Amino acid sequence: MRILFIILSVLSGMIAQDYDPNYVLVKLDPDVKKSEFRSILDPTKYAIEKTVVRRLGIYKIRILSDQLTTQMAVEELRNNPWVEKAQLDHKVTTRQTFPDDNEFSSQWSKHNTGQSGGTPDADIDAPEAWDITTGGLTALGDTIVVAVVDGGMMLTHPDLAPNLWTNYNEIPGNGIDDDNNGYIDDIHGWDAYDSDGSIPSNGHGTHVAGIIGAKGNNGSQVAGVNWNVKLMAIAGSSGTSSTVLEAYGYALDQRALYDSTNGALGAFVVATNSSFGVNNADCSSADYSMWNDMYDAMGEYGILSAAATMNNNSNVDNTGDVPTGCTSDYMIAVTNTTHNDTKNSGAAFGATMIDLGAPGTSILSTYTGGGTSNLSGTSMASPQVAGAVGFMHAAMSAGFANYFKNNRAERCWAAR
Ligand SMILES: [Ca+2]
Ligand SMILES: [Ca+2]
Ligand SMILES: [Ca+2]
Ligand SMILES: [Ca+2]
Repeated sequence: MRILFIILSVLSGMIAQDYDPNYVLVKLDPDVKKSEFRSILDPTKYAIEKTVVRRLGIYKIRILSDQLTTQMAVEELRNNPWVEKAQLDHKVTTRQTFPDDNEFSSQWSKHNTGQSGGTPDADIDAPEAWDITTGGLTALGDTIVVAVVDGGMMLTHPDLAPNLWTNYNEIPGNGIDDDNNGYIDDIHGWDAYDSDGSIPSNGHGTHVAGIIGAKGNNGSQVAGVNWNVKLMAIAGSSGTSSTVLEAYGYALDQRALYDSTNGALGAFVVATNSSFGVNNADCSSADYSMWNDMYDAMGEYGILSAAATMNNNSNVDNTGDVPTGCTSDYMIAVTNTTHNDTKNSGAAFGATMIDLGAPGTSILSTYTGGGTSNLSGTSMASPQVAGAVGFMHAAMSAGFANYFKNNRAERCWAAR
């Protein structure tokens, strides 16, 4: 192994780095002026192209003579007594990591090349982020879980199944609450419609889940914001408030149990996503205050919630909305942007209530049937944010994670 390492090291040292052959960089001696240097340069060989850093006396020199290779020019200028340093003008690459998923080239929201007619780089800069980490674990070793509160999820979807959260402390199908967490047979999450562990398949939820965490770099379909993360499937995005509250309650219970058992039981839920709500409802009214209490309670346990605003062009500050009109500091209200980084004309806004916009227009993600589909809406924008919250926990240093270990609410704030 050591020999292999040495060979690789030598090889990597031998690989020539790319540079611009027409130029060299010089740094003049501190007491040499640009005009003085110009007067002694051989005008058949060199010209000062531009001042790069005046304070440091760094100039970009064009090589004029065909007889001079770039290397020869560097050598000659290094020997010039007025020059302190000379070097090649190396090419610099942005730090990006691309997955091999075969439909990644269509995922403009992750990396916009203008492939769908939009503005290049109007995206979430996912390859730049993946150069830092591709997710999955915190620096302290906790398995990161994002709760997808939606209509359900196709648990067998091939691009989601590898990232599906599993409750290994629960024995499926025996009618017993084996891990004593208050939920019988909860294997991959909870179905708050029927109050059981059987998650219905659902196109919307399958799509949302893929935006957060479709398995990345597996050669197949799409990549989520997180290549690796655990997706907790919670059904309960419609019906009545009680259904929604039960759904959120499951995520909260699992995180609280994780913390109280030092990770032996429960799940390290760091984010929830909600792509649903009640249009024009007043979250601060007595009728809806329990929703807000739920976000606050989850926030106290270190869970940030991303929420999609309304799919109509209205001002939430005036109309109200549940949940994006809720005032909890632990809920991030998200509207829908296009591949030109403009707000979708059919998405709500609000200078006070809406926190940010994220790509949600014509988003390719996993869908029922096992393949992929394009969908549009604030529903597709919010999971980009929930996914990013999960990602931040993977990118966080051990020191940062440790510092906030006993102050989860503050960590939530810092992350937000
Ligand atoms: Ca970009
Ligand atoms: Ca259980
Ligand atoms: Ca059981
Ligand atoms: Ca994939």
